[in-house]
Amino acid sequence: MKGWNGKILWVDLASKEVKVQEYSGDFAQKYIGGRGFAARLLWDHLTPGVDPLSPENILVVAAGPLTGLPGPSTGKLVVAAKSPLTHGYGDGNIGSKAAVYMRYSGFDAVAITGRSDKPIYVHISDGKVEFYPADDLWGKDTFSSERVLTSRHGKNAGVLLIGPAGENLVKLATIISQEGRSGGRPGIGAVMGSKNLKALVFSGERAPEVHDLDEYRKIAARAYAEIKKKPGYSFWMRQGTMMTIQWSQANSVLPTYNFSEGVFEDSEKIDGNAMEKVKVGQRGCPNCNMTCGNYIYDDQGEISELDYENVAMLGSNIGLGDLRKIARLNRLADMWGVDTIGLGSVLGFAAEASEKKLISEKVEWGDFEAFVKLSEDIVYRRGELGRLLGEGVEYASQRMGAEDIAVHVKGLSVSAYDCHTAPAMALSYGVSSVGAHHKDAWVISWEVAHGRFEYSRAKAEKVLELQKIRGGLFETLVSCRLPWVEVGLELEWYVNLFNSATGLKWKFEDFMVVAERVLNLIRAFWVREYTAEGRRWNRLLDYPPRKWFTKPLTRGPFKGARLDAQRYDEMLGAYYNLIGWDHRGIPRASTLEKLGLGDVRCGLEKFTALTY
Ligand code: PTT
Ligand code: SF4
Repeated sequence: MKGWNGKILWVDLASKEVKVQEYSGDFAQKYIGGRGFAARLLWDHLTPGVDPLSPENILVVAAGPLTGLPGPSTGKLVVAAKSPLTHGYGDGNIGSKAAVYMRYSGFDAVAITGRSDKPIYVHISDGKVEFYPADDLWGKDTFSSERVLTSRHGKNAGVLLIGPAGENLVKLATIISQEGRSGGRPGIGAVMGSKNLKALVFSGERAPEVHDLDEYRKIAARAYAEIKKKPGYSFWMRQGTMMTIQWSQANSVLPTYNFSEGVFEDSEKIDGNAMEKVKVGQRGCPNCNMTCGNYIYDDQGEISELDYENVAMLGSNIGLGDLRKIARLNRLADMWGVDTIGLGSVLGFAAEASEKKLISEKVEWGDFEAFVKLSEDIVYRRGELGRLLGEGVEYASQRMGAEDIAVHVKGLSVSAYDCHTAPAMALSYGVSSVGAHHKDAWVISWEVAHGRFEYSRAKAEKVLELQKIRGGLFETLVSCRLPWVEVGLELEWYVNLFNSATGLKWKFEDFMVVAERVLNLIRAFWVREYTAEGRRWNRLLDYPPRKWFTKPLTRGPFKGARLDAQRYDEMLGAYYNLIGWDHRGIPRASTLEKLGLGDVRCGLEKFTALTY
């Protein structure tokens, strides 16, 4: 089996036992890697209905056959677990040297079980596993902790770690690397914290064996050159994802005042052009020749790496129009290890709740110092409001009776696209594999160009097509999708890289079958976990936030616009038909059988007493 290491490392933090699972070529081809491996491991090994913050949850770190090979933007990996925020499947994608060195250490994935009785970190190197006390790092921020670990284990080590948010089991906690890379929005950092695991450190020297290294290198070199030739390359190198602020403002989808509006009066102060004027450098993930981590100095003179989502959620969404102040909140979020989207969402929610007098605390739009203080309260679980918001916007809104202004799907805060005028994007949030995340189907640019107010089967088709490419192909290979999304590197390059690495002769359609399998497996996981926890699965769970149906935009070119619930529901039905789910949004028995998931069908029947 070339391209894959063929090994998954299991580490039990309670007993400190380690086990190497060798998997078959059949498993590799059925799930490819990354999200595919994570979903299958969680389905097979997790006790249904388990508390996500209990030792029984499993933290999976998974790479794919392209990860770490010297090809475009392959320094990525997937972190996954049952989410404490949504209680369903949760994952995130993080760019890190850890991705490369995990593969060099001889493993394609690591599955962590149990809970250590004391804070520890684990060093995995060339097939060896060492446990180290982490008392000196516990309570420290991610930047300083990573520097300590790098000084101990050398520059050729990759680190994944949590900050105070993960340690304090804040449900918005993510996993951080390289002082500005973050992954695991559905609270995966809290799962790591619940295991008393401060960090995973990877080092290794043995690159995975590939089928035809010369051929692989030739294709990779041509792909790198192709990226640089693309017309959008030079602008991308200047602004990266920050250019999306201008685009979102121009198209009235920039999240503003807790997703009440799509345009922000101070957008020009925080957009890609403003960033370019004060940019001091850029950095990124390993193996990337289109690095997008643009950094500036924040209002305290510290470096902060900006991305679209971070700036929109900690800027326009909370009424803050000062880039350097946004940069400070963004840097603090990385140091604490908390999701900027989740944080911007609960801060915006608190400001609106305060405005509507749903809470007694005073939180005003754009009040930077108040937002910094409230963010600290969230991360350190101080005060009633801080503690509530740290549980996520769904929980907080239920406790406050403020569900109408909570902007989430299945408990995960909506990422930075307002959908009052974008029904397909709303659908993509509704049926995303992890809750309201654009990662699986960023359909909004296509939608804006193709009749944004329509509700149609064609839109449902487009959402599914993108889910298979973004959430399927890229999350299983595992490689950064931005060369394809942002500069237009053709998908055929990834097929060719995969074939030269593995010796297989796959066509693009073969990846789409795997993608469909993984999407269905993940949906089965959600249904199983909800049912095992005593909740009933139903199609309303696939609805976008109530606000977009009930509270029209009050400004901008589409003043008065809102989503139409009946037409949304029809489009959702079209999506279910296309993917093979029943009226509740549950995979049909025939769909699972067709995809070689007969055992999953039986599992669903057993745990949920579902009848088909
Ligand atoms: C991702 C989500 C995003 S999506 C952003 S900005 W984006 C936010 N980034 C955060 C951050 O930074 N710090 C922080 N404390 N919280 C943050 N939360 C938000 O998390 C990221 C890039 C980006 S920048 C995007 S779109 C692409 N995402 C990819 C993906 O999902 N898959 C893939 N195969 N390739 C991708 N390439 C791009 O990677 P989550 P990163 Mg992220 C600092 O993890 O949970 O999926 O949430 O990984 O290494 O930081 O790169 O405008
Ligand atoms: Fe990382 Fe950005 Fe490069 Fe993707 S494009 S690999 S996110 S630096």
